[in-house]
Amino acid sequence: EYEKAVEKGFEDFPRAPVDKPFSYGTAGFRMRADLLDYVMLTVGVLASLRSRKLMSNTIGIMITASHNPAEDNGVKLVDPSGDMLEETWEHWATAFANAWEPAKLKAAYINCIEECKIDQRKEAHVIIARDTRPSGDRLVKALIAGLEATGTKYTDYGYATTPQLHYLVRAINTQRQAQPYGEPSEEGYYKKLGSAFTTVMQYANPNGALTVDCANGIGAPKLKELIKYLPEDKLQINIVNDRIEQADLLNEKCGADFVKTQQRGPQDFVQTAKPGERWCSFDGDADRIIYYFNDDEKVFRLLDGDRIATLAASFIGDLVRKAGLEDEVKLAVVQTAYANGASTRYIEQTLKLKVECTATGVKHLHHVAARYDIGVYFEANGHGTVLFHPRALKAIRKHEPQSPAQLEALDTLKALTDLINQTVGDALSDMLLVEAVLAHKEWTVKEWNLTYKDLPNKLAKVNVADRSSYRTAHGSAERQLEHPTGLQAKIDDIVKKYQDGRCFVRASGTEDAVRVYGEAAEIFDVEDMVTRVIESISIQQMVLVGNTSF
Ligand code: G16
Repeated sequence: EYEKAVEKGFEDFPRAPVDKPFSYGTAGFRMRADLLDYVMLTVGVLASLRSRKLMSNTIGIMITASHNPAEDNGVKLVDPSGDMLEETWEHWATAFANAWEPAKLKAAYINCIEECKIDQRKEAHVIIARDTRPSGDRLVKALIAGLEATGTKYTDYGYATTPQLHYLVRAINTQRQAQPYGEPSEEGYYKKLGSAFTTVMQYANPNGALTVDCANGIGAPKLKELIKYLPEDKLQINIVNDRIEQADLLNEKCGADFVKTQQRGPQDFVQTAKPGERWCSFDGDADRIIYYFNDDEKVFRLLDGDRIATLAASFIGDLVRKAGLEDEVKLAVVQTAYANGASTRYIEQTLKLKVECTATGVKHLHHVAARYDIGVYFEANGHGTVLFHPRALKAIRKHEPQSPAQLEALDTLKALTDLINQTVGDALSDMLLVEAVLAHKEWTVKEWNLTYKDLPNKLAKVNVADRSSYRTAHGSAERQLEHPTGLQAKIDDIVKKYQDGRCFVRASGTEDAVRVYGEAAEIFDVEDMVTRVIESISIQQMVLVGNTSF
């Protein structure tokens, strides 16, 4: 029925000439914004099929390139539960985006309908949102052309953070269920977080002010809105880097990715932060958060995703015990190969919790975490959340407290299930979680930092001729390369010379680069090891080498 319109859409938004095929990567399609119009059209077309396949449930489309520079943009699809697009459908996204001519797009469309047995007469529902990148204005038009060509009903929510879009999708699709996720509006999101934070904080007091670097992105206006719903006496927030009207400032020498890879704070931090002051940074679409401070010797200290995972796991584990639920509700932590080895050891040996390691990308961590009663997942870069399985939610709801202490723990635990975004990593929600835990533990950032000592580490980014030739072995959680042939053996040879040495190489799924991560017992060993590993790769151009942290 819609095949002709799909074919016609191609004529209005022809595919830009590119030398490499597009691929649906770690977080959807991501590239220079001027190449994306056609991709947007095809994503609109695909979203309509996905909704029709899934009983007309609402699918989300987020236009963002998150931590990438302002001139990039990207697009990702959100499934009805609020999770990322199911992986088995990614190849359709790639096939549509790589159709070279109108007839090929039409053929891919028909193929998808036939293979997935999609009834085109069903209604299709989609919601859209975008970050502050100026190219979003143009790209949304191409996306809407794809939605209209396929007779899709859509709502454009305008500017939102990525996690807000995920929230909206789940809230819309659960409206008629016994336990709706929340009110399906941006205001509903703030109300849910605000009221949960108020409950969590009823037994705790704040620990001084927090300064938030919003990366000059969408997190700035949305945080200002959220603050209106928070109890004034329980959290004092100062905002920096909120200049969204200056598009080129997005993620520029600020934001979570800059702070993590450069191991230093944004400019305002360097100029104004006093020892012990608590700061955090969001990324461009506010789905990542990183904390940091200067210690008394003015040494920069990073509290990254690993630290947030350990903080959350230890607090939630204690609450489960205090509530008397430890026999029924088990916790686990999910990390990637980028997690600092010291954090993994701390979780296993001190917190005595199980750790699983997955490939990069929240879509991988999320699915593993969802298997546990409570699954805490964080990437070292600050992207993560805590998932409560329905059986854990039921146990928490049903449990009869036996003492005032149990009641307090149970109340706090219940409120955390609302405070923590269950669909995806969310900087706003994670920030409130960290603030609440620090307040409950009566910890400053210094005490948080003392829980374990990071192994010295370095994350480098290297340009190679063809990043797609760097492929990791299945089941290795990206720690072993199987292609280019022989390279892994060379890396192993280098790494074995260093005490506690660990180093791996993988192609980025969001940038045209290869990432090299290394850690070892001594700082000079890390430098040496990573340099040698980089030398073993045939480098075309070294773009950026992250600072070493220790
Ligand atoms: C995205 C993903 C993250 C991932 C990051 C880097 O983050 O959502 O899960 O860690 O890219 O991935 P890669 O190493 O493959 O480039 P964001 O914040 O940019 O959406």
